[in-house]
Amino acid sequence: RLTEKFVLLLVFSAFITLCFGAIFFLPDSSKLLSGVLFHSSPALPPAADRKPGPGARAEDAEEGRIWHREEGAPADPVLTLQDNLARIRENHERALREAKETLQKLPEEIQRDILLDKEKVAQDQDQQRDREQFGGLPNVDFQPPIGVENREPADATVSEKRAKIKEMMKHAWNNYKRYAWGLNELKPISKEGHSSSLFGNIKGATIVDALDTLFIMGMKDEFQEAKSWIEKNLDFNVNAEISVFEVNIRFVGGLLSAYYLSGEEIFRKKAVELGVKLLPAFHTPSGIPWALLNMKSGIGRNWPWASGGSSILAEFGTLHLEFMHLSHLSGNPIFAEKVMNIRKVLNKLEKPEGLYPNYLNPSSGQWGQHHVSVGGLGDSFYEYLLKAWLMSDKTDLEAKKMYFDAVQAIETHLIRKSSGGLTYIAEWKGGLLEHKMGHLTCFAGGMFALGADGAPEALTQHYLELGAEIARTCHESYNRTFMKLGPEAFRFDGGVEAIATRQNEKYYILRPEVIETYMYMWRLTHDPKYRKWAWEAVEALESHCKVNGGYSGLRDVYFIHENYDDVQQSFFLAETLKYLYLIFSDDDLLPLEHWIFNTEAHLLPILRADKKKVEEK
Ligand code: DMJ
Repeated sequence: RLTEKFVLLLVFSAFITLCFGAIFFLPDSSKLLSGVLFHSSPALPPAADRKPGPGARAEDAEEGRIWHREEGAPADPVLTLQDNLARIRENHERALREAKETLQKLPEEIQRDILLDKEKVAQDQDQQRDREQFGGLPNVDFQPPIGVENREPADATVSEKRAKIKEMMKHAWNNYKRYAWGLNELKPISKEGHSSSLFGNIKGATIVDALDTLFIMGMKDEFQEAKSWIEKNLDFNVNAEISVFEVNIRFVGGLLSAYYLSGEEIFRKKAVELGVKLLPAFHTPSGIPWALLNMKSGIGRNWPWASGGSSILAEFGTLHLEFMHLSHLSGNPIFAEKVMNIRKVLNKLEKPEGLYPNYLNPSSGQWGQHHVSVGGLGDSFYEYLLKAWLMSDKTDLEAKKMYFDAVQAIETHLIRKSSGGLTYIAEWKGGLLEHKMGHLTCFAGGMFALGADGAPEALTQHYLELGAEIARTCHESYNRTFMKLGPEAFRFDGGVEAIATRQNEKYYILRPEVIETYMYMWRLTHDPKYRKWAWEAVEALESHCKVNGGYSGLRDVYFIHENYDDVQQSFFLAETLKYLYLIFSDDDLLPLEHWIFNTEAHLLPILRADKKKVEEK
């Protein structure tokens, strides 16, 4: 078809050229042309008599062709007409020349030209498709990720252990793929999909959560499978309620991380698309977002159990890192504005004893019940203050101040030492302490150590030690169980230390926080006990959680027989296995000077201050 079109085009342009040639070259033909086409026939002076205007080029002056008009000067109709005629003549002379040249070409040459043209058409189509697909997103100068070369650790034993962890990832992934592909999570005992209401009917939580772990473990084929599932199936037009926090940390975080590691545009596009879908959650009188959102209708609400219709500190306080990156990658400041407003609301409020209560009413902008926790309901709010400062290349001094002020209040009012010498972080209820620490709270060991470097003078060592003490306490909570995996919560009262006393606190759902703290402590101190403790956890997972169909959580870690909960949580692949893998890798894999882990262990690069200045300009 292209050949036919090409020949027709050739004939047609030759015909047009001849017609125009006749008009221009026949005596007095310009009169005829101007009479027919322009309804005016001013007499033009011969070319030699014309003078070039101020903006004319030398060659134009020579040929007496184009006369540029000075900015703002009124157009001279005679000159404009003359100008147009000269351009038309020139174009047609060129077409005639090209037609002649083509007719002299060998068939092979014509063939080659056709192929080149075809290629160009295909390229244009691709570009058009990309423009449609990524419409609205600015070009981003993708920076190749730092520290993703996956070198084998020099020590053979360490290397073997690391290989074992990769095998665990394969087992978890392959079973998910086999029994629950495209669904959110896997039920490893029933060997079917598991749906959690946290994601409404968005699908593929495990796929998105696992992306960066697959990437850093070098599981390239699996990463590609995941990517193509996302391209074809990941859909956010769902008419169901989702948890804004969970969708943000797992989906937005997972997509951003995959983009920063691979540079694949699809991840950036999906992350921004999802970010936009989450924006209606902020339509509250204070701008503090709802916990739950119907992504189709844009209607939000809070958990019915939350104190007086409040939003939850750990939920609205764990959007900052991802939203700053959404603005960075979309060129749209709206995401950053939303999370900066949360901070503004918080900074205006009086804090009881300098502590942040877990509940805040989005309508009144006032605290709900005065319950303070560094575990569930509060945890990642503190984590994100510290990481906001680090991720801003240490320029976000407001976040730094908020973090260190909060930590000081936590130390004064919540951190205690048991009679057996274990440091723990209690919970605070209107001034009274509950001597209980959650598995979730164990992340704080890593947080204290990570922040140590930026602590006010003389406190660096203190915060490193505090991190180490929390790590030891959490290790004890594992060590004092039968399964050597820690319970959901453990207590320091009624004559026990670091032990769960209530039946409904004895479960372990493959959570990462203790191993996360080991990872930071290992990186920051290189004390071999952290690798030892991490390996104990690997052995326990292999002995008690591994089943034919994947990995399962346990209902009671003190019992001698496994009682499976039949869920392979997506964070097992996103966090637990990633942190374990890093503990047995060299420090130059994902160096902490370049990367921030979001609360789901997804990777976000530090936004360099010098680059930001250039962007702002
Ligand atoms: C994860 O989704 C995140 O780590 C979150 O911050 C807390 N809960 C789970 C893991 O336990």
